[in-house]
Amino acid sequence: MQDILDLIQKEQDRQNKGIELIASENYASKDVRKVTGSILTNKYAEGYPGRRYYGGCEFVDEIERIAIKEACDLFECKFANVQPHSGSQANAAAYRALMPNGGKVLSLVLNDGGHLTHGSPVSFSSNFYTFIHYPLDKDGRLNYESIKEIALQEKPDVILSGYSAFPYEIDFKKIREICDEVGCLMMVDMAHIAGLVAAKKHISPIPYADIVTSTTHKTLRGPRGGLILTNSPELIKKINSAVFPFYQGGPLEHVVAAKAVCFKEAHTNSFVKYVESLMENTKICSKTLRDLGAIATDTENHLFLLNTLDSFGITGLEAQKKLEEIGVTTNKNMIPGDKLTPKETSGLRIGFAAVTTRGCTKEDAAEIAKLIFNYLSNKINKEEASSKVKELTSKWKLIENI
Ligand code: DSN
Repeated sequence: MQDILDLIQKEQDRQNKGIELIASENYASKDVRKVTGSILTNKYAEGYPGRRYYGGCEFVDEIERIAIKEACDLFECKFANVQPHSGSQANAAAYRALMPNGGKVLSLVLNDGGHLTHGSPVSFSSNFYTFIHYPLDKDGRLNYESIKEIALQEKPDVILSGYSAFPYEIDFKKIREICDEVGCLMMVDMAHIAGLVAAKKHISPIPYADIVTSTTHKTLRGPRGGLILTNSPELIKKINSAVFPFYQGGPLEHVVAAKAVCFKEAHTNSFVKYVESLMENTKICSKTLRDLGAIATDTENHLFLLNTLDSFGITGLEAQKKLEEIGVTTNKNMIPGDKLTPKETSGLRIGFAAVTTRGCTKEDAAEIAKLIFNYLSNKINKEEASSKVKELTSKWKLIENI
């Protein structure tokens, strides 16, 4: 046990001493962590509230009903399944509900910002379903006309939107119009932008999509897990049987309970202020990098892409490693039209969800941009850069106090 506790302490120190810019990460609150670590982990509860395969479920039933109600209230939606263990499993169940006999999905490819489960050959998705992809414009934006053209030609069963590395707002209304014209279903994976949607700072997919999937731990700032939402009484039945018993066994009721806490936390004014600050910080960092001469995308959400190859002559992998040496954590990412492999990439994905939770201000966001620019272009050395990281992180909240 002690070896594990020692490693957890080391990880806690790493999180406190570093600048966390991985766009899909965040710091869960004390309450979320307390509930995730509760005795609820002891309980088996296969099934759904009121119809379980085990006795002794009266309290977990109540907890799961609260989680469902809070999810529906937060996202203004009729039905929710709060059991998916992850976003990937939420997507698997959503595909199953939408295409019980297999089918064709039109989505954005991983290299352009889609997710592994959006049809990557190494994921279950492309093995069980046929995927075709719509391209991005040269400037990295969605081209709704070209989505429509491909959809009319290919006649997919489902058009999938919602991405993992896409810095602009998505017009879900336009995608619904295309689905209606083509006569296909609409699915949205809002894992990355769920917090922005909850705070009403991004157009909600709920009124437009047949099924919306999400994770709960990215901008939504809850426990690690998945979520599925729909307004359709027919689809929720299919979703429920696709989650359990088709893909999953017993739900993680300690995580379901922590999701309930997270939905309540996200339904507050302070969460809306957090999202405003997160989006402002992201914007300032990307703009400051561009003002300094780097090639970075603009942003309309919580992340942007930095082209390290054209800005500093180093691959995304090299930039990621170099920044990690000074405690700045990012992840290498393909940028639109990337010529390098996904293992190398020409850039980084940078997001402000985590650091904003710790108290990063807009002045700090500009300082982070200067730090990244000066260090990656060798204008400052490792010692100077590390001392800047220390100066910034020592002003912020410790992660155990969030
Ligand atoms: N792997 C996550 C991300 O980093 O975006 C998506 O599931």
